[in-house]
Amino acid sequence: MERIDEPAAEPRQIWIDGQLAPESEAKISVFDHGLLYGDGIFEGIRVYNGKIFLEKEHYDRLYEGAHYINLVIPYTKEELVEATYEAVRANKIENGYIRLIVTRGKGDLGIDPARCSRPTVIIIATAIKLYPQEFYDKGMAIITSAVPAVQGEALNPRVKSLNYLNNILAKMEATRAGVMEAIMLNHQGYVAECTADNIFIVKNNVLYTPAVYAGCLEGCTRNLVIRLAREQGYQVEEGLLQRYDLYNADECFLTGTGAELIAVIDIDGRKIGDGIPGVTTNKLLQVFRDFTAACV
Ligand code: PXG
Repeated sequence: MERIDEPAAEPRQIWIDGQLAPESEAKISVFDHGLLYGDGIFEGIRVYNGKIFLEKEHYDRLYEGAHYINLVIPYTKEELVEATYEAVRANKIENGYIRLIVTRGKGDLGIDPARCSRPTVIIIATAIKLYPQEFYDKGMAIITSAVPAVQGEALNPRVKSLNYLNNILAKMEATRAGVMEAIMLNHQGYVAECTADNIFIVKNNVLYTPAVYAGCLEGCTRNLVIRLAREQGYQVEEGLLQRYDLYNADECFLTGTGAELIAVIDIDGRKIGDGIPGVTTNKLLQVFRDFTAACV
């Protein structure tokens, strides 16, 4: 991710535990369990035209993830949305990115969350780093990682937790292979998702994407693209996909908050379709961009 949408104001103002502070003063304790144990959750959200994109979807996912880990966020959704707008305005972000983080809070050594009296809430509003424009024009190559997706029975991938080590290992593999994204398979060998994006294929004009039970994050962009595609008259199936299906797809693309929608033209050295962004992918990217432009 190289291109920067717009420069961030300096110094950035960070919303932390109820107030804005310059980034040099926005600090957490070394005993915060988010740092010590990855005990917490986060959201990555886009701002288009000064407006929080897919607001309901992102805040619902945040509060559901919090409930799953039995963490009570000390603000209502409405208060947190208002706090987010405070951070967006303070940093003069018209088109950018929000990182919302909720940790178990300051405790002591030892994993027991009972030691943490109050969750830490942080909102960063800043510029976003996007994939290089060239990848949108020509499509990107990706690989399959040898690192499996975390098994849903262990830690449900629907919770966007602060435990990203697995994805980071897969991302390092992608970087070593000279590409920017990697596919992660679940423990049965079915396609789950990429390290920070969901994956779709197009075959005979039908869209396929791994079902949530295959072990992926239920991406807000994924869900929107499914909806927009159906509105365009496409059939969309959620189910189990194998690498065979990916290699032999007519088209493949990724979705995510950062990526929006980006074509994949090579997987593990196999050319996908014609090796250029496909007609359906381009069409859906246009529909998606129209949707974000109408977000006012
Ligand atoms: N899978 C995983 C594992 C993700 O982390 C997605 C799918 C796509 O979900 P959304 O809801 O964004 O459509 C993600 C999202 C970052 C960054 O800075 C990561 C994400 C989103 C935004 C920024 O690394 N991951």
